[in-house]
Amino acid sequence: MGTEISSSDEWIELYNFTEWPVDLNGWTLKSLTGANPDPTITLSGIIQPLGYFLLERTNDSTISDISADQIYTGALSDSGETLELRDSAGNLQDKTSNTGGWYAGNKTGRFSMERADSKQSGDNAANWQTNDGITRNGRDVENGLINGTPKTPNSKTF
Ligand SMILES: [Ca+2]
Ligand SMILES: [Ca+2]
Repeated sequence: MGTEISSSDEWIELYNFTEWPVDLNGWTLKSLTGANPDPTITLSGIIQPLGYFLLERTNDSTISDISADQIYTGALSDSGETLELRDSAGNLQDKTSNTGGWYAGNKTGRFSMERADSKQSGDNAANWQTNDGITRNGRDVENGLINGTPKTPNSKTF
């Protein structure tokens, strides 16, 4: 979906709701949608307790004022993707299916799809919301505010 400046400027945030650091080395974040699932990302780094991990597509200027924890390549389809997060042993840690389109978010204005409750299933459509346009963080490549919350709490909590 991207930012208001560029639909290619996509980003993905992971959140660690535990009180322990998680070593993401060897974890994968992978699409299962389409003949050549894209993106397929092998993660690298540590996510701190109650911390965020920011993936920016192609280069670090997607969120121009925040350093990415990892740069990835690939593109998320506007028509929705099934995404799986697996640990280094291949165990499923999180999933979101988005069958029939993304559960939330708004392509017009580039409002992010945000997880409502990080401890509840990512595969429940009701656990996703659209950024409210008020609680925001980060700037795009032309210094405009992002309608999302990279590396900060999501806009609504239930
Ligand atoms: Ca950045
Ligand atoms: Ca966030």
